[in-house]
Amino acid sequence: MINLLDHLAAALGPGGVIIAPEDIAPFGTDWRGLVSNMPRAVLRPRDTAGVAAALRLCAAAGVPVVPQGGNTSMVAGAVPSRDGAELVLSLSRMNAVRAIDAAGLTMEVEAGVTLRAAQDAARDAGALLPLSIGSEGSAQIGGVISTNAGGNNTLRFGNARDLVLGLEVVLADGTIWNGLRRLRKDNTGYALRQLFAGAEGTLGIVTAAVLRLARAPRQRQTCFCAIPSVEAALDLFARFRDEDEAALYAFEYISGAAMAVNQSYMPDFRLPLETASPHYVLLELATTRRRDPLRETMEAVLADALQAGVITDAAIAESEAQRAAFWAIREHLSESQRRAGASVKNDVSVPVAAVPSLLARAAAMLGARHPGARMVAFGHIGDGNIHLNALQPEDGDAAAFAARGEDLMEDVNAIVMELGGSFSAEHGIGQIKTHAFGQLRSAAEREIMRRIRAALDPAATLNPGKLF
Ligand code: 2HG
Ligand code: ZN
Repeated sequence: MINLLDHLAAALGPGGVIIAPEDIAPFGTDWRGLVSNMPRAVLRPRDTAGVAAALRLCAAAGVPVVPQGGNTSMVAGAVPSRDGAELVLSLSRMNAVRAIDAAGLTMEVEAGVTLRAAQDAARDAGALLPLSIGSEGSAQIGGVISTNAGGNNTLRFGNARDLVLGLEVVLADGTIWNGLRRLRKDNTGYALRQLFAGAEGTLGIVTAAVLRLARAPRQRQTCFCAIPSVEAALDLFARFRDEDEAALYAFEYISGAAMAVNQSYMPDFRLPLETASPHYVLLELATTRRRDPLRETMEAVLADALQAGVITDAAIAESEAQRAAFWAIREHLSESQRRAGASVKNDVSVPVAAVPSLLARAAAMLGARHPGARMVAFGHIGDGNIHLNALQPEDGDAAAFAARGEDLMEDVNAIVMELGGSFSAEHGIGQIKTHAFGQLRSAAEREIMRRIRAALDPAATLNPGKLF
């Protein structure tokens, strides 16, 4: 290893290899604090050639490499799976926005650009990068693509993979694939960019991407609604979709329990309504049309919904600051839950119409089988994707609750599978969901993936211990 580190230091130049324990420690722990494994060292290449040189040396030495961007994985996908045995390769120094084609609506960015920096660059060029997630200030493009991140605008624009037009990837043996094409149409064999998107860094390391942009909206209307039931949330969703599907950019569900945890642990983000409700929806309409009466549409649908008892109250953002305040509530749900103690995250999806049944059955199951566990559900209800999280009992023991996590997940997943859903809708598998992956995906499906992985990474040095 010493010899390998010397070679890596020579290949990566000044600052390219970090070995001081206090400096590498943060790279070994995921943000949720679920997994802590010290990397042997951290590699920080400046460019694609550096990534290729590093992977070539590591493959020859048989030393595993864990690609890491902003380290915001919900499933410990970007930290080592064994203590002291793996190298972390951080993409942070590859953070250039290489080009923006505002007319063609594309941007080329390096893997280490944060999602927010990419959004800002697109906005400065008069366009919209239509991907928004709570961790966008830290999450980096390479990780966003490698995990096929979803978020609040999936409803309208799809997941990260739907925005990927081209990719640059370095394979485990150091081969560089430059597929940075920015074409809307390109049927030339296997869609390799789609193979690497969502592969969680197990097939190659994404070093740059060409992303599809959208035109910047000229108007937005954002609304925070109190809803009497989950069924009513879906009713409201149908009403907006029926009225103007193209304008519906986001439709997010927040349970009263999730809101209450937010109020307790992050009281700055106050409920923008007079009284608390068992359920809320945060929704946003947007349009590029100049003369569209978007505000009237919002008000008319809300008025009808109020009359029909589908909502009980609503606040429409009157300024950009108010809009930001509404979204800040949504974006801090994960952090407030982290502060509230141990939690088990069930990032699940079901057909949209089955969401009420999912939530009702999960609540009944938790009450019966995991007494004291608090269900704090929220998420992208318009996509059928609910973060059906379970928080430890208020005065309970965090470690004891965490120890029951696998059982609790299995119980939730049983309901999800019966409803024809997925046990991981957007966070991926990482090291936390490998058990569920082994249990709930068919032998044939796992074998196809195993063969693809073995073909691209025969020495199994890329992000071992993740997925399967
Ligand atoms: C979100 O939608 C993220 O905010 C995080 O996917 C969900 O913390 C979670 O469980
Ligand atoms: Zn989410």
